[in-house]
Formats: sequence, structure tokens, C-alpha cells
Amino acid sequence: MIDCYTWTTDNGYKPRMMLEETGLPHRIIPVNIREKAQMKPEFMKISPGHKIPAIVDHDGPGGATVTMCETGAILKYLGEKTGKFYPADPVTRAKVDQWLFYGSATFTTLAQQFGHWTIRSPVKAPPAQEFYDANLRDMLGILDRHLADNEYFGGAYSIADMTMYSDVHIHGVNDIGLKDYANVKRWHDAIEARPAVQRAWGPFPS
Ligand SMILES: N[C@@H](CCC(=O)N[C@@H](CS)C(=O)NCC(=O)O)C(=O)O
Repeated sequence: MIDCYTWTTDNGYKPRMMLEETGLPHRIIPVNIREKAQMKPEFMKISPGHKIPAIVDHDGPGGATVTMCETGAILKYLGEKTGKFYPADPVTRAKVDQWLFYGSATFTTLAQQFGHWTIRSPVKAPPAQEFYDANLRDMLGILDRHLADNEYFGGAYSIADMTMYSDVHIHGVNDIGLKDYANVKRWHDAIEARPAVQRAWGPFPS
């Protein structure tokens, strides 16, 4: 059984997608970051940087209990655990890792700044808004050029796609629009249609 500590944010949906796609038995434990639940000492034992998502795998390697945070690391761990959505071939795996890291470390991190400065911040800072707007458009262009010649980010649908999907879905579709990014739209719509993705983006199970 895997406990998945999460909330309704870009990163929060990513392990839910992987857990639904792989069918691993899991429990969703909501951590309401709007109410600062991530600052509770018991949660910070699992995620020292007080960030969701985090997981506790009660059936880790050799029966160990594995506690971890950082979305990219969690997706990789679950890929290695199941052998699903994380290719065994070293060359394809290297490409999945490249896009997984780009998605987690660059794309989502900068898209979050776009979300903060252009959508949520009550203080308006036009230079920051312009900077992150241009930045998000540039990154969507980078994704679009890759997807012009590739169905997914690393061969078949993988954890690299799962990490990239959230901010395309949230900010690409809703805030920027995908009309200038036809390849991203094709890729986004194919992923959105997957039943596991629909479940992962649905309400928390009661
Ligand atoms: N690098 C981390 C970032 C996770 C992150 O940004 N989590 C946000 C929600 S999406 C959060 O928990 N923020 C609350 C806080 O920092 O206190 C990852 O990839 O998992």
C-alpha cells in the first residue's frame, strides 16, 4: 500500500496519474496547503521541505518502508518499482530522464511563477508578469517543436509526459491557449482522454 500525500496543484496530480496508470494500491491523503497543513511536524518528517506531493510506500524494496518527496524522484521510483511507463532500454530511458527533469525542474517551476505573478498575486508587477508570460510561451514552443516529430516525450507515453501534463493542462489550456501549439494540443488531448488521467484529476476518493 502506498500513501500519497497530495493536494489539487500541478505537482499534486502527477503521482496520482502514475498511481492510477499503474494500478498500484494506494490511499490519497489530502494535505491542504491553503491551510498550511504542509507545515505540520508529522508531515515534515515525510517531506522536509514542506512540499506536496510525498509518498510512503509500506511495501518498498525488501519489505522496507520508503518515505519520499520530490515529484520527479517519486515518478522515477514508481516507474522502477512497477517497470511501467519508464522504459528499460538505456537509450530511451536517458531521454525519458531528460524530459522528466526538464518537466519537474524547469517547466513546472517556471510555470508556477507564471501562475503566481499573472494569476494569483494580489500585487500586480507588470515586468514579472511579462517575463513569466514570455517564458511560458517560449517553453510551450520548445515542447511543441519536440512533439512535431515525436508522439510523446520519450518514445511511448511515460513519466516524462506525466510530469509535463499538469502545467500544460492548467496554464497552457486555460491561460495561454494552445492554438499556436498544435502539437502540444494533440499530445495534451490524447493524455486527457486516458481513463486513468480522468480518475487522477477527479475529486479525492472519499
Ligand atoms: N520540487 C518540488 C516542488 C513541489 C511544490 O512546488 N509543491 C507545492 C505545491 S505544487 C507546495 O507544496 N507548496 C507549499 C509550500 O512550499 O509550503 C516537486 O517537484 O515535488
